[in-house]
Amino acid sequence: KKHGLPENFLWGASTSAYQVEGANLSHGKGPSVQDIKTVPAGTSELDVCADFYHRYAEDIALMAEMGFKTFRFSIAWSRVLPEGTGRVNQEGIDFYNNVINECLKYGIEPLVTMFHFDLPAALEKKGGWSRRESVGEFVEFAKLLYTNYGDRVKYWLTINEQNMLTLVGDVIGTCNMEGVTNKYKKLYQENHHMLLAQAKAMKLLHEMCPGAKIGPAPNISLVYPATCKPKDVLAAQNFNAIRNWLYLDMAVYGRYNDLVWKFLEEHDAIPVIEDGDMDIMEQANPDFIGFNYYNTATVEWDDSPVAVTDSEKKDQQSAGIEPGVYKAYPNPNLLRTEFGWEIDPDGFRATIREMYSRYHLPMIVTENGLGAYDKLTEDGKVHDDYRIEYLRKHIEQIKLAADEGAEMMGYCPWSAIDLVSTHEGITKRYGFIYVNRDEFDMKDLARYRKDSFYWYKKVIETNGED
Ligand code: BGP
Repeated sequence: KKHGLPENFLWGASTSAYQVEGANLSHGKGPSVQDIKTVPAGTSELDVCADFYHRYAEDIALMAEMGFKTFRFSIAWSRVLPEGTGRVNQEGIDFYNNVINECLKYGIEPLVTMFHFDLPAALEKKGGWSRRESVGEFVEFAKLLYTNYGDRVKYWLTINEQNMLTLVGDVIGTCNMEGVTNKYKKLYQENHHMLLAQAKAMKLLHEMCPGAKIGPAPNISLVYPATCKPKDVLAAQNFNAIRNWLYLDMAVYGRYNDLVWKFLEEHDAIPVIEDGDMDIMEQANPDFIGFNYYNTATVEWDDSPVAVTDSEKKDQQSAGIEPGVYKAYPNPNLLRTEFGWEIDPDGFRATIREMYSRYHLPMIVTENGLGAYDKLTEDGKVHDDYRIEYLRKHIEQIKLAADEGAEMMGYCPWSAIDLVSTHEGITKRYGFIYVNRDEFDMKDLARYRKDSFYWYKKVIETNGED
């Protein structure tokens, strides 16, 4: 067995449509759930973002300058199908054609996320993922993408962070809980439909584009027990199952995780599963696992009869509490980012080890990165040594994991270029490329290479040795 990073390791970075493109209600695009949500006070509107819609050529040229082998971006469903189904917006189809061709011009493999938090608003109005029809709607969308781009796109991702849609959809603006009495029933029924839609889309890609590869893209954080108390270990297993394994057990093996099944039974939330659904899940056969990793999670046992409150789920990374199942615990051994997210490079390797031993599939890191208040200096520089340090430490762990035998296909940190955070605006920056705008002041949107830009270029040149 060959160890280390393969020669053809896919170095790149990621973006998502609604966070980077702008032009959110023009050029024929229909609104998505992101365009109709209430934007958190004081944070950026989504109508311009980084204006990638108009500046993609300049941006991809900068990615090529860094030496990207791949670029992960998502397709806005409502840009190609403004009502989510039926009528096609040719201008939207052409836009992604241009993006794909621009990548290929530089030998950059497009890594396309089909769905990243932006369900067409027209579908949401009808009930979104809670309806069985959503499965067919997603397959129609997938077919449109394979028909138009399948001749050139080799790598596909189905749904970004499906687990976060279930766990913290309220934070990222993807779920509407109005009038819902049993939230578990609603969320896990939607989840079942997404899992089924994903399985069908995987199968369809293999039929329509035999050379292409596809995988899921959940957010995977290994969960630690707060102490070595046996009950804390049980709590960690519970949250690992609920947060992580449910999604990958289904995507890879086509079966519901037993611990989660029990949890759903206890909440009267077993989804409606039609005859044949589980066969389809089993036949999905993903080629690889894409996963986003920012940090680990830590939990303790909890048996207080407290209900989950929204204030305990401030962002994607906090575990919150499920009485009798787990309770989030701030890990005292970890440093934090300016935005309070724990930093855990060793946990990255622990997460990769665990995933590889459970699923034995090649893995591509589809997100990882550090959000910070970057400062543009007078002479057009951004000294983001903290980002370099974060990324370097995580890359070290990928290399160690690969040496131990894990099949690592690629690394796409978040984000290629500054864009709008899911709920903290554009002042929370992640990119290698700085975009000159404030929350509401658009300035000139000019691009600047951060220090991390030059550093990452060297990392790629040396296949990870920097
Ligand atoms: C992931 C999402 C991204 C992204 C990133 C950073 O959960 O897939 O869309 O934005 O997290 O999160 P935030 O923007 O909240 O800092």
